[in-house]
Amino acid sequence: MNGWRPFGLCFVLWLGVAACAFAEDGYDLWLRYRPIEDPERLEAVGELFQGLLIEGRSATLAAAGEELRLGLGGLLGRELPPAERAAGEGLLIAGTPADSPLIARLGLDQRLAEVGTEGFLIFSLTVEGRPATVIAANEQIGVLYGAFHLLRLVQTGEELAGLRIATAPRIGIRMLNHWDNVTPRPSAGTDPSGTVTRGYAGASIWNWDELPGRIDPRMIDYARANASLGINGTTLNNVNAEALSLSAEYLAKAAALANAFRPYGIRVYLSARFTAPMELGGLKTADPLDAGVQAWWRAKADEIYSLIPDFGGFVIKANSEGQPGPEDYGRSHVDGAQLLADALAPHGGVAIWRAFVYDGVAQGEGRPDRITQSYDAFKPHDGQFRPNVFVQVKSGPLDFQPREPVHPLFGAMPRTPLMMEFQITQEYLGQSNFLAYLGTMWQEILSFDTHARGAGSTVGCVIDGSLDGQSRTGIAGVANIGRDRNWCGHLFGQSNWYGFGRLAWDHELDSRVIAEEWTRMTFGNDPEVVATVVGMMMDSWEIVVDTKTPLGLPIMCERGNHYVPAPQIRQDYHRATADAIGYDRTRGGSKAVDQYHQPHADRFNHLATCPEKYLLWFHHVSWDHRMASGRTLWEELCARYEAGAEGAVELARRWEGLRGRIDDGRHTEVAAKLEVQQRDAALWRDTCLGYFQKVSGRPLPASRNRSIPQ
Ligand code: GCW
Repeated sequence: MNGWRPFGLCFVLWLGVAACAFAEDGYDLWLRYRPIEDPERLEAVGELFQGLLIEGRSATLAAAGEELRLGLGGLLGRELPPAERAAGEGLLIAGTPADSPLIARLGLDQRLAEVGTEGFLIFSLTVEGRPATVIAANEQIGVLYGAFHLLRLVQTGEELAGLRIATAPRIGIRMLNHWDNVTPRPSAGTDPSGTVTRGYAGASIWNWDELPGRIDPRMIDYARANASLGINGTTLNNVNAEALSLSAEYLAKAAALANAFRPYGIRVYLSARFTAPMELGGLKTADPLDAGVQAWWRAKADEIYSLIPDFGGFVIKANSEGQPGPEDYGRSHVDGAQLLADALAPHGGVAIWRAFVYDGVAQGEGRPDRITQSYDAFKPHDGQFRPNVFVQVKSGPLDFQPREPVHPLFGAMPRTPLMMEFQITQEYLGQSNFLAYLGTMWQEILSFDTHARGAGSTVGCVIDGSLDGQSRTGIAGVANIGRDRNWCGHLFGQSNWYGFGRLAWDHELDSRVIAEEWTRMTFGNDPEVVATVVGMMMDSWEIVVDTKTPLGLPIMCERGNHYVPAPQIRQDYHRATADAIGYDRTRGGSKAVDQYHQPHADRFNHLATCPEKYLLWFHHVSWDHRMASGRTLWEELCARYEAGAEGAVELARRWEGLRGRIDDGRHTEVAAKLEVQQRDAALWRDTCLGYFQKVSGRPLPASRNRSIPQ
């Protein structure tokens, strides 16, 4: 009887250790660096990386070295020693010609000239008779990006012999916009951190209360994750900005974060409240033409740059949804942008002025069409902005719907640098309960041919500057990051952070390729896991579109809570009557179609040529209209809502098939989310069909054997 006790204890302890060693909670994101399982591959990779040589010293080079040691150490299951202690031949060499005499000797000038300040080369060669893999860049940040790229190749099972990689980002500013509120919660003490507007992953990750004194180690992991994608900017606070973020107290905190992020190539930006000169400076006005106001902003910019020498600039939401702005003083968006741009210009900063403006919230009869207003407000000002102003344009003209046609400003302002604004956080796409990989959506948008200067004028070419010869370029994503252990609330939300970063680097990357990279790095290289997960991801966006806003129907949710279906209060958007449904934006209606270049304007204008995915966005259509499928519009709408609900069931079924092939912790967590998605997709179907059935008086399809609550 006595004998089993120690054994039992040891066994329990051993189990505990084993569970710890393999327990996964999503914190590590795509930087897990778990050991390579295939012994042959392990041996081959091990031979290549016997020792590491990084000449030169700096925080960025140190970060690159640490990442390579951490990453390859984890993947190979052994230490990666410095080159002089290498056990075998294969060397990994990383650096810039300026820091590394060895790299300088390789004569890379011509090849490096092609990759600019942030790009890098990775190639295989023989150095002094030894096989070597070289990561070379003009600047140290390129070395760090190259280190992450190499680690990705190792993690995803790519061939590592004979490498010849040269890559550089196609867009200059690649940044996250956090909609994090600076003001501590009223419950400060128990939860001192800020809230996140449209954030579904817990409280803000910025630990304002501890800053500037303490840098949470999580900040470094945040920086690593961003650097692994080449994200080089972060706006810390909500575009619905509080003046407090520009106070001396909070600037010191922002400076501490900027110091922590600098080695990772990430610049800090702040959202600026237009009335800050009044709220912080005690001025009587915030009029952009007032000399005192101009002096206040100049002094504020000087103060910021004395603390944060590489400060990126301001993001501004003005005269939109109740935010103050130049129009409050009878001035224009150009005047407002100029005010901030001129204060930032001596320091090299930029003013990023958002184009998301519309008059009020209601969309009633006789009121202007909300979706046309942003274009009308900004297009006339093309060419009038200062050179250090960006106009930041949401991907679609309404508001981050599950699917929208592209914003017509892309291609319409050739003399103004336009920044793309994507929403990574899934405000209208099931928030952190729905599995929705957005790489497919972003690819649809980026590859959309605006025809602005003839065929081939894609949105990607607008924002990478090549279409109209812009040298300043940028892209922003509204972050889905919070203090949840897994960062994004839904484990698959991480794929959207990842996908955004990858597309920001190269907007022509294929969304499936990105999905596969993420899957391999997140769940490993088991072919069945990879095939199933990538398949789920690729289908997931359309499933959410069908669940919530099929056939171009926008905003079908409650007013404040955008998760819950409420078609009954959204008549202004869907315009359903007994006879027809959809918003007439043709030349006979709001004329929004004419904001697009030809051939789109005509294509969208005519019912017969309008793509069905945008049908109810542009047209008010009879319920009996015949669709491409042969169904009537009413039957098609029913089928789409059915498909959304069935899609959720199908996703859960496919995930269930992976039980045992993915660690229990993460498998169970995602399975629970998929349960919720199934429940809520069914609720969307029942609520929307129930409502439209009543309005249209059409019968529910016979295929539906469930009764829909009336
Ligand atoms: O999508 C809407 C959100 C608002 C947000 C606004 C914006 C920060 O519902 O919460 O405000 O867009 O983009 O400014």
